[in-house]
Amino acid sequence: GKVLALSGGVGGAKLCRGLTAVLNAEQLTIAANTGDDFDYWDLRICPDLDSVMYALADLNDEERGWGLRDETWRTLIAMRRLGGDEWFQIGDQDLATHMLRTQLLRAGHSLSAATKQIAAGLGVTHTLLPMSEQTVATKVSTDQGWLDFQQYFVRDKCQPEVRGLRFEGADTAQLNPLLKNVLQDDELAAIVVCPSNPFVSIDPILSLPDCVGLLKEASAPVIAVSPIIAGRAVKGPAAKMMRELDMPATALAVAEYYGDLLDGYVLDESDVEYSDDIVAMGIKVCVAPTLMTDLPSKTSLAERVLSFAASWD
Ligand code: GDP
Ligand code: FO1
Ligand code: CA
Repeated sequence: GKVLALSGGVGGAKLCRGLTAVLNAEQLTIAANTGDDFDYWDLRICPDLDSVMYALADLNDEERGWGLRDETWRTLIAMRRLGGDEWFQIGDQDLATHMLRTQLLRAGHSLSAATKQIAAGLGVTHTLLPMSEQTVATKVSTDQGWLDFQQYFVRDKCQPEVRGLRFEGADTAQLNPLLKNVLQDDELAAIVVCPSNPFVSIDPILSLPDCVGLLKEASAPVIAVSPIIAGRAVKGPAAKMMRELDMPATALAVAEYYGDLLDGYVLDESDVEYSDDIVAMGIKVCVAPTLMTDLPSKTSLAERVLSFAASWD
């Protein structure tokens, strides 16, 4: 059967790389969050699409978590000399991605078409779709007031205390029609919610009209992989955000947050204590090593998720 993965940047991209190691281009579709997208240096930046593309092409900088490996920063340094904006770091090679994307969008191509062309140029053969063709912008309500997502995340280093989130444009945007087709495909065998930040990577996708309804009606089970391991986020502000939103920073609280959207949940071995509570919610549980540090660990987690999904037939 076919598989759909919903993904953010870092955590999502790691599992997606595992999925591309075991599924061919006909079997897998990846839909990525675009709520992080913004304009900078007059270029359209789509961080989660780029993180997934670069990871699938094995060109990502694993340590930094974003951008390209073996990057250079001459343009950024030149921009600094000119007194231009430099709080968001665009590498010399990464720049080409944003320039081509911006050109294609200005020439009237859709974000899906621009993504397809750039991904193909990087040698990516699997289908990667933006969640929507329209612009959706994540806004963060904090103790410092409302912030644009990249101001909160990069400029202010996730230091402001989060009080809430809003996905501007989501109510009038449409779910990517190509994604809608996958959700309505009778051959769909698994919907994987990647171990991404539930609040700023997965919720923007879920906030699009009809998305939750289509996920629930789909022929395939919806299976999430916990982004929280032993009370901590592997990277990024997910655990801090949970505490600020008055939730315990646990894998259990993530399952409760997704609630009846889920048919299955993949829990890390270190969180096996939560199994019974999650099963009591009517969600099937799979306990697995979920920390992905290299290609073999990404691939084996992908295999575990797919064999868990196969237990629904
Ligand atoms: P972002 O868009 O770059 O913020 O990335 P995502 O939202 O896709 O992923 C961020 C989440 O991934 C964080 O909550 C991390 O805890 C989680 N994460 C990162 N690496 C791993 C991993 O190896 N295993 C698991 N289970 N979660 C991970
Ligand atoms: N994240 C940072 O923390 N600092 C940066 O300077 C930065 C630059 C950057 C450039 C291109 C790109 O695609 C992503 C970039 N990111 C940077 C990552 C990023 O914007 C965030 O990790 C996310 O939006 C959260 O997913
Ligand atoms: Ca993101």
